[in-house]
Amino acid sequence: MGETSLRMLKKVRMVTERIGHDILWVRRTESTNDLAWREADRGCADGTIVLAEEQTAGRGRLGRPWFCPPEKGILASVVLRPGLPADRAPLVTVCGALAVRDVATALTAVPAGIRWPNDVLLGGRKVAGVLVESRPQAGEAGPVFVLGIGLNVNVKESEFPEAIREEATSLDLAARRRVDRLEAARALVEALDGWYLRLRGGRTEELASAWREASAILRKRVEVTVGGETHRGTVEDLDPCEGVFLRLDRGQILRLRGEHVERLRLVDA
Ligand code: BT5
Repeated sequence: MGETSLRMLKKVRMVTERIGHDILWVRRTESTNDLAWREADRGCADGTIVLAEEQTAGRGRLGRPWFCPPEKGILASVVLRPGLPADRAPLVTVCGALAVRDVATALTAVPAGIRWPNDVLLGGRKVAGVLVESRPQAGEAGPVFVLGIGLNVNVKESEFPEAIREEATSLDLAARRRVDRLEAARALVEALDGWYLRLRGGRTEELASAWREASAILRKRVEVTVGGETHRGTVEDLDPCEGVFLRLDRGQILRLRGEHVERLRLVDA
């Protein structure tokens, strides 16, 4: 059977309240986040989705690239207007990460975990990354957000660039079977809708505790690089907006904010 284009997502019946009533699909673009900003500037509805089969300049955080061979993953950006103060922005990342976690676990039967601040892991390897951007909107309660999600679905090990081959995985690789991209995209939209409704409903404690439970780093030994400096310790606690509380090997507690983190690595005890 041939590969289903994500273009068909528009035709799939999805049970959602806010996400995906409007879907813009393109074969190729520089970055779906940029296209989503264009739609946001035109006043598109809350929950509008932009999808591409290929990005020529997909980006991660801190100017890093996002790589995905054409038609092998989900490259999606969602315009969100949750009426949330700018300092609560990490909760938008939480919604995206939890939605990806749900889908990755459901479609592979392997428990997925969230590696703060914005990665989803399967079997210790990165299967997805989340990139949230925000801009103030005149006359509105809070900024508009673009939630970008890159999820590896059918990428083979040999197709990853060598530099990330050891650290990356896809739903296919973890599930050891062919995972349908359209099915994954539909599940992702529905899961995101559920978490987003909780965010809009002010149920932030529920989001924070689900996120903490899904954490791949809580109570684990890690090495975190921030501002070029690397710290080693054990993650004692974490909160979407407060950040991570790291018990350093020297005993003190260090609090780190997600947006400044360059790299986080789990290390053996
Ligand atoms: C992220 O950044 O993980 C967020 C990636 C968000 C990508 C989506 S795709 C749709 C939307 N449009 C965009 O332009 N972006 C969003 P960060 O934490 O900075 O991680 C980037 C790093 O992950 C890179 O430096 C690589 O080491 C690694 N990486 C790149 N592509 C990967 C892949 N497909 N799978 C696993 N790791 C990857």
